[in-house]
Amino acid sequence: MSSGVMQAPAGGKLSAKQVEQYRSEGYLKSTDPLLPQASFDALKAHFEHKLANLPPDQRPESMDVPHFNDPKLFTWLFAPQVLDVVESIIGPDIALFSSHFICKPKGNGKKVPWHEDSYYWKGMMEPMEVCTVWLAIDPSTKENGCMKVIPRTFHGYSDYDPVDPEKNVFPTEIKKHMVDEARQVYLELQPNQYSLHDGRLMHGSDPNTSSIRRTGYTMRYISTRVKFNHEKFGQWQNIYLARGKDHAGNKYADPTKSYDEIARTREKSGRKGH
Ligand SMILES: O=C(O)CCC(=O)C(=O)O
Repeated sequence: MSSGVMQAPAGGKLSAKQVEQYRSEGYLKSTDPLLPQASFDALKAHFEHKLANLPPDQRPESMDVPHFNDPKLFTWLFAPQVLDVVESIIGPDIALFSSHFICKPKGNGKKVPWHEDSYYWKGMMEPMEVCTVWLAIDPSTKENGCMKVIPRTFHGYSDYDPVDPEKNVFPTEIKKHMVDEARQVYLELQPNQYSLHDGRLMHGSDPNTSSIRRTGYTMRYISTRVKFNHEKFGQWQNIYLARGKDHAGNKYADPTKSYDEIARTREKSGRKGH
């Protein structure tokens, strides 16, 4: 017999109002579940296994592009519930651009300094239109360093100052006078809830000094009408056809294959994240 408790359906198409909010504000928070519960539980278990096997010298905030050598992750990166959400924003022809587990351990989780993703991806694609799905693996609150955004900041290429890499996930942050923190919005989420953000939006998150771990899985998508710069960035980044067909003459990698060489190139560069 049914318990009578209605569960919101996982993922799926966004409403016109949600799409309008994303377009005008540059972000969207959804308290609906993104994945069916069993699928989310399997992703969390997969993540826990990866975390437990992380080399001791690697910080858990820096599990960047894990899909390059872990094809299992495409189970979730290509999940129809996720792609339906993304399709509402960028249309039916979708490529996976990147992914990243950003896990801030309890007590000493690093800060994500104010940044625009586009600043780190300059020259990689034209036009610069990336939609990131930020899926909460753990509860993500003000206390443990949830994502925060400055709505309607679509500049994308602000000026930056260096920051201490021991305390920050990225090495630079937007110059203080350019960030209007009075307008910041905290995106608190429960596990399996999600937010979306435009790659040009100013965002960041506080350090985690709380007693609760904070992990998000960022899944980043572009329309296949966006031209990826293979010539310059092909050694550094693969993109994958997730749904529909190509329109820009891009090359797409094979999601069933492991690309250890790219993973090694990135590891050697020492650059973590974005
Ligand atoms: O997880 C965070 O706190 C920041 C995530 C982020 O910078 C991103 O998804 O682009």
